[in-house]
Amino acid sequence: MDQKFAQLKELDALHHLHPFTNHKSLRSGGARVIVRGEGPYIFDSEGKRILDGMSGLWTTSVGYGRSELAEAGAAQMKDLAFYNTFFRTTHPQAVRLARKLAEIAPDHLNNVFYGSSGSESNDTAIRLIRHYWVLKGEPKRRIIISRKNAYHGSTIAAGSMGGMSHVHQHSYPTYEGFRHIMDPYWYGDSFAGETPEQFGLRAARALEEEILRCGPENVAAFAGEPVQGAGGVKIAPDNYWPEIQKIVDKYGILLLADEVITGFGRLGTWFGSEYYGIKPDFITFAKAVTSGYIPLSGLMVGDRIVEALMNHDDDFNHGYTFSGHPVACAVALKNLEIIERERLIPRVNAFAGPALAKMLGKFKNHPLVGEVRSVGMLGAIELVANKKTRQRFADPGRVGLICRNHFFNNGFIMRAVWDTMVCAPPLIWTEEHFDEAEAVIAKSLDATLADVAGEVAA
Ligand code: PXG
Repeated sequence: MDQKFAQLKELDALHHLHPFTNHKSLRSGGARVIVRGEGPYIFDSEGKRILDGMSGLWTTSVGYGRSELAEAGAAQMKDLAFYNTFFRTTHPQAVRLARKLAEIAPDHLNNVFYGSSGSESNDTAIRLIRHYWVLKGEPKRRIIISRKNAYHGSTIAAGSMGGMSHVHQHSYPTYEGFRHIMDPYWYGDSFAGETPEQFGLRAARALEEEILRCGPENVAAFAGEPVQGAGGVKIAPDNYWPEIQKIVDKYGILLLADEVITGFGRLGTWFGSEYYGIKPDFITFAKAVTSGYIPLSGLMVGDRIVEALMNHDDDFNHGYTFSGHPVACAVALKNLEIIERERLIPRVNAFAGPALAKMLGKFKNHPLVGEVRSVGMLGAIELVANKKTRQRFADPGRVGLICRNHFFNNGFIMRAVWDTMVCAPPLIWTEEHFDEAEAVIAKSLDATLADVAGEVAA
């Protein structure tokens, strides 16, 4: 390896604490250094070209190396690098982006509260949901119901709303006022013989049961990702979200759709809410709003919430220095322009989504594969010890990691969520990239099978 990069690795181990990492093992093994990105590829410090099936981390929807985005950021830095949006000031890019977001979001979502990360914007949502009910004279409504394995971020509030027990463990303690119901994971949690439809209803009705357990007068909102991403690309049966919407309407509680992963075309619609036909009061977005070229997030806020704010004289005491950062807003506007100009969203429906489904479908008969599933440009492959009984491998995560390493060594990135391999390719993949991924997956699944052959049912 190049001397310069060997030294960088050492310095990384000495000075850099990485997110969600076993620091002891990282320090001894060292991190991979990624130095460049171009289109759908990244390049590491050893010159290896890697097809990035995860879009960075569910983020770089338009691919890497777009100079237009760099130029939009640079131009804005020269004009006005920063000014805040507190104290009755604004600036052109924050306004233009707010207007654009109001245009592309579902009809009744016409306002945005900006942040710089998905976690921050979910914190905004939590505070605003509770504030809304105070303004409406129902301050007892404080409980927010979400789902097990949900990922809503890593701040203490967003981490508490999320449903990952390993995140809760490190919150000392989690905030109170959150409840977690089952997630709609048909492959993992259905009873023998239960159809996706039967399961979808059962999973949705868990919300009603929880509302009744809490007392409807105490429940403020339900929060969910249209498709659980970090939880393992869990795609709910088609009847799940319509049933959730009915329950939310029946009890008059607010609906928060966390679209940090599903926003900006990943499901073939601007937002996943549109795909599933739901009418959330709030949409959290981040990641692909700028394709990750610069941090930006936000909370789209529904008209009835805004109306409640307008009817009261109090301040809403919340905000971030970088709420509506002008450079981030300028880059977001350019990124949304690219998505529109290149018709990337209709392309997901007409080509990329079906191509992903077809490519993954080729592996459903592989001895290691329990299920493949996808929606738009989100996909998953379940690795199991026994296809017939859906029995998992002992020591969850071990085989996923073996498989992920084969993918990586063969020049391809998919993420392992325990033993579920997940992908979220950029929306720009062509036939050639699907073919490349298919060849690597075929080779890597076979190599993984060879490694664990003794554990796999014939
Ligand atoms: N909501 C959802 C649905 C997310 O996927 C966040 C909120 C938090 O966003 P920030 O910008 O605060 O990270 C996310 C983030 C993984 C992984 O391992 C997923 C995320 C972040 C880090 C790792 O799949 N999603």
